[in-house]
Amino acid sequence: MSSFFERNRAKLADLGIDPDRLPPGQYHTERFPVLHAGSVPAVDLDSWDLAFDGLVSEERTWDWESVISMPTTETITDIHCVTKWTKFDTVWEGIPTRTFAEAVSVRPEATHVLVSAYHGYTANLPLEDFLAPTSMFAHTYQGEPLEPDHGYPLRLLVPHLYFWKSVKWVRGVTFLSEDSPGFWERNGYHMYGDPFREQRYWGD
Ligand SMILES: Nc1nc2c(c(=O)[nH]1)N[C@H]1C(S)=C(S)[C@@H](COP(=O)(O)O)O[C@H]1N2
Ligand SMILES: [Mo]
Repeated sequence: MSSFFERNRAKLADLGIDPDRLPPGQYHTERFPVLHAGSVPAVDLDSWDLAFDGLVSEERTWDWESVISMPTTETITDIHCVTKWTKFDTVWEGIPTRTFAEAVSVRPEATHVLVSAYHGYTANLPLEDFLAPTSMFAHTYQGEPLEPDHGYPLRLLVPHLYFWKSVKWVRGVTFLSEDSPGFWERNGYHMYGDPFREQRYWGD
């Protein structure tokens, strides 16, 4: 008897999707599930800012008006949640993470970042992954402003790692000289989180 996961994977070929795009242990969905710890923050754009600090030559914050007027890039990408859903071909528009890193001029000792949001949510990742060409601060999803549930007004998008690294309602980035666990990483999730190596939990 075939499992739900096997049947779900077998359907991909019929949909014209290469089954290799589905990481091990995942199923694909057309829905866009909402997942977070705590409540959706009330965002006031007038007092909102995005702060970059730690190992940088010049600490800086950006207000909403300047963020929304910055040049954007678009990416079409698959996203993978550790709770086992994968969604193919999601369309995002936002500002490349590199744009901000260049503006604050990240110091050579920096190896990792800790990204933070409203309500104290954080996620850590290597600098290299934060600066990957597909990593961005997204404000637009499928041509529309982000829904409050999905991180309005701005979220990090790092699509090649499990989606808990893609911090919603992002407010800041701290550049560090060592890895430092974020919210889920302190609570059992993997420090790196590569979906194709199934790095879900500590020890994976
Ligand atoms: N600020 C914040 N960002 C967060 C989370 C959270 O609890 N708070 N949850 C993460 C997790 S576990 C996942 S799977 C994705 C879910 O994003 P979605 O609700 O847009 O699908 O957001 C991530 N970003
Ligand atoms: Mo998640």
